[in-house]
Amino acid sequence: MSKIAIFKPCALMTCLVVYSITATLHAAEPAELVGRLPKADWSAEQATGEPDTPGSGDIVTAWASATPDGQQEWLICEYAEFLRPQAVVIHETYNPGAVYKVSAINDDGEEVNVWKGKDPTPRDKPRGVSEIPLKVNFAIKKIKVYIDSPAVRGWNEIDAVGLRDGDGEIHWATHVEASSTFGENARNAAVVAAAPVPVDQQRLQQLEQELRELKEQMKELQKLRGEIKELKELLKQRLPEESSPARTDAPKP
Ligand SMILES: [Ca+2]
Repeated sequence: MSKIAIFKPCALMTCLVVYSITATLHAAEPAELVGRLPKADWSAEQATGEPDTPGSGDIVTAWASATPDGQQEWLICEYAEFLRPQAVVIHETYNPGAVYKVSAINDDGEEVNVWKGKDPTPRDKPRGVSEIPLKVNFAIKKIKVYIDSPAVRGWNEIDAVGLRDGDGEIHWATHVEASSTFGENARNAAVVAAAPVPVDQQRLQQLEQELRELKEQMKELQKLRGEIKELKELLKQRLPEESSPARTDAPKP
């Protein structure tokens, strides 16, 4: 199934997930929530942990960039402990062969290039595991994997990024940050759409009351206008009668 075909169902699912999470949030402690939240489809988080994407293809359990070939991409992968890796192990599950550089990030956040070259997984393969020897002479906890996405057509999806230590053990990333993620805009829109619009009920009732009072005042004013008009008519009728004697009583010059 193509990404386009499942785009809308994904947004709907996200809404449902957001609602179900919101419904259960109040009952859980913050620390409990971390392990409960589901990984969003194709998110950077999908590249954490051991490989879990079966076979090859456009599968939600791997990371995918926002666009198939729009820009250069990268993944910053963090590990639970400092180690001196002998190699990086990258599980590329869809359109592989686009990795071209790996750098180590030290404590000061500085990048040190530890490999640059041609991805060992051929680009015409459906998937592959690229094991790339690294030259690292200090302990690291964080690496950055560069992906030349425009060079390899389609989404270049990555399921897992491990570091092989001196004993041959592979450590899988515990946290991954990506240059971009497929569906991130759709997810953001879905979250905004799912969020209830805050309504200040008290203020609304106050405004309704003020409106009712204004209407009453308008009625009073109209009534007063009618009465003033009647008074004016009465005055007009009576003034000519009363004005004549007033002139005769006026003081003589
Ligand atoms: Ca690409």
